[in-house]
Amino acid sequence: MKYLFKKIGLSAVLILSLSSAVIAESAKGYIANIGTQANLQGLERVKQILVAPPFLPKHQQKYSGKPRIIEMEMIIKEKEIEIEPDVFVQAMTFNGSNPGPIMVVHEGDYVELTLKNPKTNLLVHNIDFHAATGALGGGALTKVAPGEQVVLRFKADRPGTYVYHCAPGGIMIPYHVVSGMYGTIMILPKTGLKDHKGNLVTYDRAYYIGEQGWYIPQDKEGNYKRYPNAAASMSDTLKVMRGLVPTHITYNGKKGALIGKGAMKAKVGETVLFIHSQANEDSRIHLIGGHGDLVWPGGSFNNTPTVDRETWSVNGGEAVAAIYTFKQPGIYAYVNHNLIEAIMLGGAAHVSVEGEWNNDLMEQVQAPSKIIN
Ligand SMILES: [Cu+2]
Repeated sequence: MKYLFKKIGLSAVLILSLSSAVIAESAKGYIANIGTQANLQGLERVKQILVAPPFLPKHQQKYSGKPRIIEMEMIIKEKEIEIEPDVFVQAMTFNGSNPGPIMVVHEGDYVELTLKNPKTNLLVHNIDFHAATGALGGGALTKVAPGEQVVLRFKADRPGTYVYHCAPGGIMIPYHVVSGMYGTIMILPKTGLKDHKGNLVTYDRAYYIGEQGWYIPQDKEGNYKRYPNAAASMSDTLKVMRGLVPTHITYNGKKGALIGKGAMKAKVGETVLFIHSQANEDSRIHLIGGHGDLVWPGGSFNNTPTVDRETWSVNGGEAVAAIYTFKQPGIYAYVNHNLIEAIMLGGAAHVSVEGEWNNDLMEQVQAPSKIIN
């Protein structure tokens, strides 16, 4: 605590202590009756190396063998991110990226996460998995101060795409989430994804897009302010958060991160799985020039997918998977179809598709020219 006091001052330490007290108090009720340790002897252990979005770790699209224990590790990193030129945030991240990495397991597997909070960080963090059952999604069992690590195991018994996020207690919950501290886990059904008629669906590529609303304070001249650490930016940021309108929206941590060189890639004829998450605000996704061939409502693979969607909802606090088979080459904009949020605040990405143009689907019959009559 002495260390914290020196680095970030008294008021921030008070806030940190208060939030620790809140979670300690709340944890009591959630973890009081821990039973006998689960007996998972004989189950195969597999390490999953997590990768930065928009990519997914190596995985099988279906796996109907015995449940496995999937071991993974995430390191919490408090770090400054330039979300657009000359606009900086003191972000909190799982593994250094916004969003954090997507984990991929199969229904019935056990997720065993080692979560590390290095001593170079200032704040207490934890992880709440929306896919998990009990103890605040694991939040009550994973609170780690700087210099600590914790191991949590939970059973992935609901196939679908689910958000995970930091939730260390009180005001720190929204503050950490809008500072970027969330990600997604995808739990694939044992027998693979199914379309609305029950037929197996496979994908050629998959991308993970994490939408993030940022609330960045401005000075009197309207310039976005920059702070030395996440504790120093807290008081001003909370005031902007009270207005409920983000100043910026990013797809994968930086305006334009998935545009140009970073654009998602595909070829005509390929089927692409898009997993979109939002941990705080609602979103509505539209692929301009394309469609959602299949969209799993609410992100659950137990739901029958809806078909031929023009726009689909992603509620704050969920991840939703959609599949599309590309039929035309070119650049597709993948946007939040609140177009103010897409164009003015930054909620947009591109998919760059190679292949042969199909004139039957679309043709410019006459180029723009003077009106004749
Ligand atoms: Cu946190």
